[in-house]
Amino acid sequence: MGDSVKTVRSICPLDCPDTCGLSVQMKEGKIVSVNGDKEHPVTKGVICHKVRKSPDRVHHPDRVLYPLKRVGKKGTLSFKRISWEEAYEEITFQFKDIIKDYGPDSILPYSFYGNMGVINSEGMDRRFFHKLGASYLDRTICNSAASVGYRYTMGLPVGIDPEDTVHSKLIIIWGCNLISTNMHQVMYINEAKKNGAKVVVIDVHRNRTAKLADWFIQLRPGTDTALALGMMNVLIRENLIDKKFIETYTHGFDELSANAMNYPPEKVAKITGVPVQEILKLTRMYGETSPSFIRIGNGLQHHENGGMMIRTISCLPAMTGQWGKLGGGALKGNSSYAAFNKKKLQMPELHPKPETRTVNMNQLGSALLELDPPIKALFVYNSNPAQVTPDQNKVREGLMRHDLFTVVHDLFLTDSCYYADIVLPATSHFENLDLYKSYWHLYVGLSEPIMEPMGECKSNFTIFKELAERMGFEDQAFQITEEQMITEALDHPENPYLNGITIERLKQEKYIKLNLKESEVFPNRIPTPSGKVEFYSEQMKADGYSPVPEYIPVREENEYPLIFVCGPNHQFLNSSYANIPHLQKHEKKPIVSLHPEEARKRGIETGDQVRLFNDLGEISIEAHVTNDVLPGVALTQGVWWDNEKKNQRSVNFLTSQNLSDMGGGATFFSAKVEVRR
Ligand SMILES: Nc1nc2c(c(=O)[nH]1)N[C@H]1C(S)=C(S)[C@@H](COP(=O)(O)OP(=O)(O)OC[C@H]3O[C@@H](n4cnc5c(=O)[nH]c(N)nc54)[C@H](O)[C@@H]3O)O[C@H]1N2
Ligand SMILES: Nc1nc2c(c(=O)[nH]1)N[C@H]1C(S)=C(S)[C@@H](COP(=O)(O)OP(=O)(O)OC[C@H]3O[C@@H](n4cnc5c(=O)[nH]c(N)nc54)[C@H](O)[C@@H]3O)O[C@H]1N2
Ligand code: SF4
Ligand SMILES: [Mo]
Repeated sequence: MGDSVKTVRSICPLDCPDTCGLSVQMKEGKIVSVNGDKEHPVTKGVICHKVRKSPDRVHHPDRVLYPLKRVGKKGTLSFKRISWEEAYEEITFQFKDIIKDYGPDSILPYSFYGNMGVINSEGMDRRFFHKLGASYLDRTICNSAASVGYRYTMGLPVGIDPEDTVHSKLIIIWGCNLISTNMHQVMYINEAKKNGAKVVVIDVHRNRTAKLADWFIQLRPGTDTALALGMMNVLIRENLIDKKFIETYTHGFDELSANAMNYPPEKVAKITGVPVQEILKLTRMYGETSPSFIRIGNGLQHHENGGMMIRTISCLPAMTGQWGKLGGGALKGNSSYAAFNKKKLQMPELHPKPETRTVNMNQLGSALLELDPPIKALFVYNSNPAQVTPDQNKVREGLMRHDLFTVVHDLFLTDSCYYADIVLPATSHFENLDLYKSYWHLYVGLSEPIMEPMGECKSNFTIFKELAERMGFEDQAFQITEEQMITEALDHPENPYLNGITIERLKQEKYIKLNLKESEVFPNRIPTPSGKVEFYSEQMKADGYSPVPEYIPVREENEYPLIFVCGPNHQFLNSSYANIPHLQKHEKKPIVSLHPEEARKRGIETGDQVRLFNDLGEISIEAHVTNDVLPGVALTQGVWWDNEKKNQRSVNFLTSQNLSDMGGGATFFSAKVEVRR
């Protein structure tokens, strides 16, 4: 490359635990290549294959570059180019009109973390919708069941520093496809292996990660609570517990112990499909190896009984006294360590009616079709609801409503844009300033713009600031710059871990580690009501749950025989990057994996085009017959964009709006389906 190539740093903005440091080569204002930043203390110059393809995404010929207005019917992608002034005029006119006739809570924002940058995902946008008086959106699609479940046991949804996991001697990867979804954890695990650690994967299918493990344990979907209770049963009966730790740092061991006695290995084997010998071997390994580490994944909580699974599994490390040992404990997520000043960022006090209604994002379909007073305007950003949200027949019927005014702000004409009245062009994160934290490692970072906005693209921060001005909102809240908002987010005396982290330092040092030593949680400062790890939870009882872990099966409400596990894939990031041809080529095509026994019963062979269906909907997909899944399971990977020519539709036509046991979470993996040739 000539000398006009320069290298600059950035941070990956995607909804992925690793939050990698990036090293970007630029030439003439364009991104030439994206690599890892070797100076990032955790990600150390290594990034995933998909983000290496970011130049193809940023400079994709399909980038939306100008505001668009719908001119044809909804669902047909017929738009004409308009100016920003016209777009803002249309939006403010519609909003004011709707507010006059139906009230401000007939407007609903719909967003998630297409961009994890703090000020572009939960800053100016939140202020705008608060001031407007819009309905609240409960952002429950990803992590809410686990958060609630883990909190009951541990008080705060945080785990150990992943950098310490090189010291672990036994690593259990539980419902997590690390190789695809948290690759730098694999790097630490490989180091631990060199030091003699053993790796166990517990999953419903032999995923990429299972192939790396010393031992793969396969169980029926939704039965992990029973497995964890079976482990407790054996730990207690074989005296593999740490009595001193339990006495000092836990609450309610006797109650838990009594309940665990209801889960002998023979019974647990029947529920989970894991043979008794394997349950015994796993438990003895867990009871006899220290330090041990459990990486708890997202796969678990996307079940109807997911909250209780996380609540239960998170009791295990305390039984063998792992917390406080270097490399011992568990990790579901760490984002609470870096909690920014949410109140300052989002300014809930701007809302004229704080008690206004809340819509659960997993039930968007019903909200659009059934709410009274109705939702009259929807503003979508950082999300692609016409792919990722359950019960697509309802979602799309709702989005098709003639009397619904919909704005979508995105980089591409996603499936959601088919239903938009106005499409606004979004910058990529390379074009913006933002503040990033990870929900896994412990570094905060600042990412500065490295290129001019493409076309007429604007960031979320900018559009909501400018819309506020057009709406006539005069509050100081809308007058500030990005830098000022970042300063406000970091100014949070209540969070000791952020002490000393400022925007000035971030500009100099780029990545700064949270100071956990300031207030070590494990094992002395567990923030539960009792101050201890709660095997028994009074709060759970008050909230209507069993106060000790208890296995409750996934509902058997309909006659469909296969449980449908439809997780993410390796090369896409949810539905993002699914429009990059190179990555599509690697993923080949959407397939459904079926066990040979299920396939034989239905006369299905690998390569057959099959119908997957239930009461909610139907999709057509290619079958793949494999022993990697158990009988009774149908498994897909990836949220692929619709493709009419290929008769390809979102798997979420088959998932339901049922909520998980805790936190109002999504239940993607508890759907039931039938399959036919
Ligand atoms: N490449 C890539 N990386 C990603 C994403 C992506 O789309 N692509 N998405 C990002 C996001 S938003 C998230 S939330 C995370 C998700 O990443 P993970 O935490 O890895 O979660 P999933 O991949 O949803 O599911 C993990 C595993 O759970 C298994 N599973 C399903 N049901 C059960 C069960 O009942 N018991 C057990 N033991 N296992 C079960 C699935 O087979 C799967 O292998 O990844 C992030 N990273
Ligand atoms: N079947 C099934 N469905 C699932 C899941 C599953 O495992 N299976 N996983 C669920 C989970 S865990 C999650 S987290 C959700 C994720 O759901 P979403 O958060 O909706 O994730 P994406 O599909 O990546 O859509 C993000 C969109 O934001 C856009 N975007 C990126 N940056 C910006 C920006 O700066 N501004 C604006 N305005 N837009 C931007 C992207 O182009 C993309 O279209 O999906 C859920 N849906
Ligand atoms: S998607 Fe994840 S692994 Fe890939 S570059 Fe981004 S943060 Fe790193
Ligand atoms: Mo997620």
